[in-house]
Formats: sequence, structure tokens, C-alpha cells
Amino acid sequence: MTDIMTNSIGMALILLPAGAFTMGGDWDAEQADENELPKHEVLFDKPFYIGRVTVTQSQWQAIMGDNPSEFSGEDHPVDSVSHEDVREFIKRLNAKEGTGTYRLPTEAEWEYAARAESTSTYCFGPETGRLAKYAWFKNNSAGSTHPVGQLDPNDWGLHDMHGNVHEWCADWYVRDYYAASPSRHPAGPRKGVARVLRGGDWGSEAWYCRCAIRSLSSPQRRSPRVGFRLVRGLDEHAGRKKSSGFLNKVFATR
Ligand SMILES: [Ca+2]
Repeated sequence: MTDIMTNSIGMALILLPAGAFTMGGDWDAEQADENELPKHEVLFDKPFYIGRVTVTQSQWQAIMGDNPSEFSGEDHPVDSVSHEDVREFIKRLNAKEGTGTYRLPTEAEWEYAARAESTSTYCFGPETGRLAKYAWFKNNSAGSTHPVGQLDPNDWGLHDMHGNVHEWCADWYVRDYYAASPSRHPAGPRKGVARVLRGGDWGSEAWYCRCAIRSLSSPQRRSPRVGFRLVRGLDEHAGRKKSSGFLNKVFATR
């Protein structure tokens, strides 16, 4: 029943259902950082697509014409791209496909996707001993990225949410945001100086690969530990259809 779309550069995106989940870490079970508290309910009243894997070097090359990655391999995640570089990639991909629907996930969308209904430390449960089946991290990466999608996916079919590369999210990072977060489609604070990163990377200890862990970086920074995956929303698509229909009607009656 999985609904998958494949776009013009071969990127597979999986449709996640609308739903609610509990966002945040657990103080007792996983020694969550204070910035992961309090746990709070988050609701998505619309489904959205998210990349099955992170954006690869060949996909980056197809849109941007270059490859800034520290580790090379067409099927490896693109790395060493800043938040600002990613915004340019998204702008060009949207233009190429004549849409406005590609964007980075919000931090809440990212955690919803990573958990795939797990309420535990990782998408598969609390046992750190099983992490190597799902994640390239310090213990098994040999100090580099690995081709995307080689390890086990979570229950929604998403690979590499834990480990391989840290992933940029759309939100500004504010340490105590969860105390003020709206419950419906939270999109992060209005202002900030750093952007959110999620999910751990090839150099991370297991604790930094948890579903709830929050990290941050300057939007200008390019790190070999950081890449991204994309969301494709449904809303704007519907909105565009409507407005172009309206325009057609106007032109037709002239
Ligand atoms: Ca990742």
C-alpha cells in the first residue's frame, strides 16, 4: 500500500499519512537532553511526501552541475552543503519541475518520519546493540559516508534516518522551543541564528543518532557530516492547480 513517487532526477519520495505523534526525548529511558523536553503532542492534518533516502551526489550534480562532497560516490549522500546551498538546490528543482512544493522537512516532520510510530529511543526500539543494522555511525562507518539505502529501513520504508549524514531541517534552532511549540504543523521559531540538524552521522556515537536528538549549525557552514532529504508537500500543488484553472478561465472569456 506504500505510495511512492519518483521525480525527474530519480528521487523516490514516500507518502506519509496524516496523524499525530509525541515529539521529544525521554529523560528516564534515554537521558534526553533538556532541549528535547517537554514531550508534546504534534498533529499533521495533511499527508506529505518525504525522501526515501537522503539526496545523493548524482542528484545534486543533476541540478547544480557540481559536487562539493568530501566523500565521493554517486550513490553516497551529498555532503558539505550549507543550508543556503540547499535552498538554492530546492529553488532550482522546483523550477525544473514547475512546482513550488519541494522544501526541507520541518524539525517536527523529520522526527515524525524518523519514528514511524516508534515511541522509543530509535525507530526499532531502545537497544543500542541493534543500531548497526539501521545506521552508519561511529561503530561501523569506518569514518566515511556509505551509499544510501543499504541498511534496514524504518517501518515507513525510510532509510538512513539514523546515521550516515546529519540532515538539515527548515527550522531555526531555539533551545527551549518545545515549551512554546504549537501542536498543529509546528514550523519552528520565527527567528534564530542557527538551523536544526537531525539524526546523527557517520562519526556519531549512538546517543547522537536517537530519534529525538536535536543538533544545530550555522546556515553557512559546510560539513562532511551534513546532508539533507526533501519533503514534497501536497498543499501548494492543489493551490497552483486552482489558480491556473482560474487564469485559464479569465483568458478564455476575453
Ligand atoms: Ca541521516
